Amino acid sequence: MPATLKEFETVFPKLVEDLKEHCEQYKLPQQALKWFENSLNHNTVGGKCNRGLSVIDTAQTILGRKLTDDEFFRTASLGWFIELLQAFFLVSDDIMDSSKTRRGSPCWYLMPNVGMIAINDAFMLESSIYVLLKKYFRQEKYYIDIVELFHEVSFQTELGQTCDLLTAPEDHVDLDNFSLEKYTFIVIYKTAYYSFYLPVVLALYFTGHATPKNLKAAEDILIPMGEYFQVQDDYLDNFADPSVLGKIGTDIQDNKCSWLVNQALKICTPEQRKVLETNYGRKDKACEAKVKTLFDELNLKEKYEQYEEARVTEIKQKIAELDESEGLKKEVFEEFLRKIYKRSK
Ligand code: DMA
Ligand code: MG
Ligand code: MG
Ligand code: MG
Repeated sequence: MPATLKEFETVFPKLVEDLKEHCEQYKLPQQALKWFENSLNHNTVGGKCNRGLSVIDTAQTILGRKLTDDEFFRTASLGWFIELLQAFFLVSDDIMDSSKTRRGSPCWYLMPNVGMIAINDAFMLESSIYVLLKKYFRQEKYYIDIVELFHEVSFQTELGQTCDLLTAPEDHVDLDNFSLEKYTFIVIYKTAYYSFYLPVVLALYFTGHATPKNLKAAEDILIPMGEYFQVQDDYLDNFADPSVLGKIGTDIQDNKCSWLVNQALKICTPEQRKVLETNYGRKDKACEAKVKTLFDELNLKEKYEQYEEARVTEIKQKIAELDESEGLKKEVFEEFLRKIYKRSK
């Protein structure tokens, strides 16, 4: 049985208490302690937690039995470390993307009295990972491996964000600057490593199955899966109902090298390209609406649905070919894919 979000969420308050206790040695003033606690809760809890839950589910599948209470707590903690990493990325990403809402509420930097304190809050969310990793995993032989894994995956994500931001200058629209090669780099680095590779690899270390062969097999399946997930994110940015998605799309106004604009550029007529040139990447509702109309005219919804089916078939094929001889199971990837297939949020 996969872990439920409710069960997973019971673990987080303990981690918040641990972090508060850690601050006590520094005699952190009450006001700051409250602030930190509030930021931890607001920014880390309230999402779907697919990444976090996957650590528990993957460990359970690999071990082939129900986890003990202690194993549940420890895998859930590893899961929460990914959610803290995600919180750190999202708080910063929303500032950089000038987003308005996240998980159905205003973005953290837009909440009353927060503003640019959000930048430091993001750093605190990231640092919390290493405080807690040390508290709970220092004695494990794989401790340094998972510390390095968090560092490397963070670096990879930041490389992806760098490229994402550099292909989307605020003051200068150049459609020639977009390409599917750049797109692929951006999504693999900004999303696939931390969202897909990280949870499974943490479970591999936890269960003692992090062999070179398993690490490579996990990467070969999870990177394409993460790429597909970010294509979904780009599709939903334009086509989803914001009240379901929990966030209002910004990619058109932000001049993003998104999956949709890359598809549009592949099939548009010279006239349609003109429409993109004059309206894409402008901080203007009317311009955005013209691009949305063009995306409809180009049948990008259907194009996406075709892409989804083809990609999922390909990923299922890779899963079918997985060598399970070192304890990694097809079921790990099937469950992950099931969680995201045809998602609407
Ligand atoms: C998400 O890219 C990547 C990271 C590392 C947060 P995005 O800006 O498309 O995400 P969202 O649509 O959630 O703002
Ligand atoms: Mg964003
Ligand atoms: Mg972004
Ligand atoms: Mg997005």
